[in-house]
Parts: sequence; C-alpha cells; structure tokens
Amino acid sequence: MANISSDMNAFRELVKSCKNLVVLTGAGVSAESGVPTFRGAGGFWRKWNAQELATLEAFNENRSLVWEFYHYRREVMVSKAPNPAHIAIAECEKRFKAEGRKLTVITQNIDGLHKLAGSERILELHGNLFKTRCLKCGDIAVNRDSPICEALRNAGEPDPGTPSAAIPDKDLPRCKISSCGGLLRPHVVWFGESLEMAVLDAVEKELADCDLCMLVGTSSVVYPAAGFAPELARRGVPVGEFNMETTPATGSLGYHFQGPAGVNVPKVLEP
Ligand code: BJW
Ligand code: ZN
Repeated sequence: MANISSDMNAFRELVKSCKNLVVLTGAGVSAESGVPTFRGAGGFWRKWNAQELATLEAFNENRSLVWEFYHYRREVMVSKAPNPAHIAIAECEKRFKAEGRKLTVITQNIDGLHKLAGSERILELHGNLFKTRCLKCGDIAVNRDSPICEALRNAGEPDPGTPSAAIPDKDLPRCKISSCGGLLRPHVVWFGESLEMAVLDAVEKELADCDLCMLVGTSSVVYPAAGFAPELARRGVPVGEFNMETTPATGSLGYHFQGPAGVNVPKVLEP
C-alpha cells in the first residue's frame, strides 16, 4: 500500500492531459442517489442478501419471488435521480467530446442513472433493470411499465415479515409479442451467467485505448469487472479509486481517494 497516492491535484493534472478516460463504476456511485448498494447493510431485501436472489437458480426455484425483488427495485428508481458524481462524469464526457477526447463509462450498475445524467458512451456490463428478455423467443425489450404487470402492483414490499406473493407464472410479466407470450426475465447478468459477448468486446476495445481510469464505488469482488482496473494498472495506466473504503483492488492501483463519490468525483473532473 506504500506507493498509493491520494494527491488529488496530481490526478487532476492527469485528467487534463489524458485522451481516453474510462470511468468504471459500481453500486457506490449511486449510493448518494439513495439506491442501495449490493453488499453491506443496505444490500438486504426481506431476509435475503441481494446476492442470493441474483442467480438463475433462485429464479428457477421461485420466479415470483425474484420478480417481486426486481419489481421493487424498478419502483424504487422512480424516485431516484443522478447525483453530483453521475453529473460530473456526464459533463466531463461532453467537454472531452468537444476537445476531441473520449470518456467512456463502463458500469456494473443496472439502474440507468448514468444515462439519466446525460452520459452517452455507456457500456452496461450487467444489463439493465428496465430491460426484459423473453425466455421463449429471446426478444430483448425496454420496459418502463409501472407496475410491470398487474399481479405485481402491490407486491415487492421489502419488510422481512412480508409473505411471498406466490404469483403463478401465467400472471408474471409476459412477452408482448402476441404470437409468443413467453415468460419474461429481467435482462440482467446473474452470478454464473456470461456477460454479453458484444459488451465484452466493446469493453476490451475501450480498455485497450484507455490512458487514464477512474474506479468509482465498486467493492471489486465480482469478476470479470473486478479484474479490469488492476489489469490497466499492470499495463502502466494510472488508475484512481474513489471509494468510502479500501477494496481488494486498492493495493494494485496508483491512487486512492477515500470518501463519497458525489464529493470527490466532481472535485477531480470539474473544469
Ligand atoms: C461508495 C459509496 C459512496 C458505498 N461513494 N463509494 C474469477 C474469480 C472468481 C470468481 C469468478 C471469476 N470469474 C467469474 C467468477 C464468478 C462470479 C464472481 O465474480 N464471483 C465472485 C463474487 C467470487 N462472476 C460471474 O458469475 C460473472 N459471470 C462470468 O464471469 O461468467 C463466466 C463464468 C461463470 C462462472 C465461473 C467462471 C466464469 C457474472 C457476474 C454478474 C454479477 N451480477 C450482479 C447482479 C446484477 C443484477 C442486479 O443488480 O440484480 O451484479 S451481482 C452484483 O455485484 C451486481 C453488481 O453489479 C456487482 C458488483 O457490485 P458492486 O457494484 O461492486 O457493489 P457493492 O455493493 O459490492 O460495492 C459497493 C461499493 O461502493 C463498496 O466498495 C462501498 O465501499 C462503496 N461505496 N457508498 C463511493 N457514497
Ligand atoms: Zn417472446
């Protein structure tokens, strides 16, 4: 840890001179918008750790329960807005574009807040809360219906004592292609599932181009995303980590800025 710098002015200078900035984000970038992070105290829904429900096994075992969980998270987002970290990243992308430079967001988040803040170059590694995928015909669709289906209207209550709504498959979200009508699932990447090849290819290109990286609000425990910043650092690309705490990645990175992303990210990105 001895060589880790917290010199914000030095990092600001790197931002001023870089050509291709990659901002890798995780749940912590949305924490100040009031979106619960995955791990830690806020990561529980009813009695389950969010990780226990974000699997295909959980979905196959209890589709109604997993849909309740994702319905709840979709509804939570209705009242959430981008915070100063999302906004500083989006504004920096616009400035860079005007100067012939590039800022790309690679996010593990499914909440859509980077787009809402105005970012355009976004690669979503783990899918999107507002997209569905049909298990019968494979159709991927944007879906912002609230509620996503009638049967979920009053479901999804996070209190630990809430009984499962036990909604039969026929009343869960169904494919809108009328000749299909298959069961839908959230278009997100669960544990043990492969990330989309097209997204991984695009990520690889951005990482190859990248000459400066910011790693914001991720615990750096979930792969393949957890490997991206350490790999850049190994290649000699300066990486700054913005987090409330240290992570397994910290020791391999050049800079660590401890504190809320909503404070420190604007500080290094402001013109
Ligand atoms: C703040 C803050 C503030 C708070 N300001 N900071 C190699 C080694 C070991 C295992 C594997 C491996 N390769 C693959 C695996 C298996 C697995 C994995 O990584 N397991 C590990 C946990 C051990 N990976 C996979 O299965 C991936 N698939 C894959 O690789 O396929 C091929 C394959 C399969 C099987 C074996 C081998 C290869 C898929 C991973 C999909 C992850 N999906 C989820 C759910 C998405 C949908 C949903 O949201 O419901 O993605 S899990 C969850 O974790 C979610 C998140 O995107 C992801 C990362 O979490 P994140 O963003 O880091 O959040 P937190 O909560 O963990 O951390 C928040 C951080 O913010 C903390 O550090 C706070 O301090 C900080 N913070 N407030 C700044 N204000
Ligand atoms: Zn379908």
